Amino acid sequence: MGGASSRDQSAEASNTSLFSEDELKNLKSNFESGGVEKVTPLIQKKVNDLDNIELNIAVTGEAGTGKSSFINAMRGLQSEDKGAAKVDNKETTVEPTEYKHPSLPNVILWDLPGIGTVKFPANKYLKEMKFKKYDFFIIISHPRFTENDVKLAQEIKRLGKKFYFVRPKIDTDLDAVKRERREFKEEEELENIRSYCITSLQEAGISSPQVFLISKFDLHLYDFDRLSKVLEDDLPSLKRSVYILALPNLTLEIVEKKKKELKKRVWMLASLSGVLGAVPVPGVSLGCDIGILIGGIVHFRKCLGLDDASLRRLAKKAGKPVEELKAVVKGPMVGEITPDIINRLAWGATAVVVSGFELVLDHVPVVGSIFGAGSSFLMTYKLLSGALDDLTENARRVVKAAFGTDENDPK
Ligand SMILES: Nc1nc2c(ncn2[C@@H]2O[C@H](COP(=O)(O)OP(=O)(O)O)[C@@H](O)[C@H]2O)c(=O)[nH]1
Ligand SMILES: [Mg+2]
Repeated sequence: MGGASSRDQSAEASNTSLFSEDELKNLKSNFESGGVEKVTPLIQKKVNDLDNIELNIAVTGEAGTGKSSFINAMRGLQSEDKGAAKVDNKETTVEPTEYKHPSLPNVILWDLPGIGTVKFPANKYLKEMKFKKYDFFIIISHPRFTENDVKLAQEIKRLGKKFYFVRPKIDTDLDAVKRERREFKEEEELENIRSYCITSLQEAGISSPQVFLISKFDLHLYDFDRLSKVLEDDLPSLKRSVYILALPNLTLEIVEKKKKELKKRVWMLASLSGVLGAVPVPGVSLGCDIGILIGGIVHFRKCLGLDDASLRRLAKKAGKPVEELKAVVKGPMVGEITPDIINRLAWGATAVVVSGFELVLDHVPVVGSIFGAGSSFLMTYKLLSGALDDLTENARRVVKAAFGTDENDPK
């Protein structure tokens, strides 16, 4: 990559580390004027802020269209699971109802009553629903989008927020067509339904509507992936990261995307450990903060769906006994994480410290210079990277065991 300008390098750095370009500049100047002491609170605050980023997703549409089902599917839940939104629930509340993600409570899906079920017009509706707190809106409708959906979308736009049209139940729509006709090309049929939705929304005044066809039973098929990619592009980087980590583990591609996001967290946690320096723990002679390590590994496990509760949910979704999934989960990273385990890992890590250090500096030229060679930054970086590789391999095996396929394998 020779010849990259310093601007390119900083962009790369912020992409690797979750620091923005401005934050990196700020870190650098603080380091130059006050050393590690001066950057410590900045890094601490950043890691703290990262833990507290919320993603609030509003899901709206008339009763019976599939809002609760969509919310459950996004949380990796089946309708009978504990904490799932009730499906086929006739009761209509006029208040937004919140559903937290089962492993990442900062990701909240909000079930908003359909605009037809409340008395206020579109502009008042959004104020009553506290529109400001949502990062974006999913407007759900089936079989067609209505005048209400259009009015709502226009109002959401006027208030400067993003919206996406989702039409669920595409599985039953396709089944119906299959029964009707012998000649049947799924892709063509999907395109017909999509363009029908788009045209009718355009005629109603939405200039370039984004419409996604999905099935709650097969979230990994049809347009869900496309919806996800559009959302990722539209969200600011830190929220995007949270969104990806909250995705249900349906494909190997999703596992890979999560790994990439978690790698940025490795970097952040290593920076934190780097500025805090070594914290001695009895019986452990590691040059880094063991609390940060253990906290990181536990968090990675949850994001990758390897904790007990996530495995159970996935097994249920896949219609397999949970033992079958647990059987492929192996290695020291998946049981209780003790200082002893960390210590054993560290043995392997010290040997590669030098090459690791070069690698890190390469990627993050600005902040890399803050940490000296052999620092706790590097130890944490190596240990967490190793743990992440190991956990990702486990997550890949689990997805393969659950869905029994190498389909969508990005490797
Ligand atoms: N086949 C199929 N049925 C769905 C899908 N989404 C929702 N449903 C069904 O549609 C009905 C209404 O769903 P629900 O989630 O309760 O809608 P809500 O009233 O908008 O919350 C239920 O019987 C769901 O099982 C889907 O993607 N495919
Ligand atoms: Mg509902």
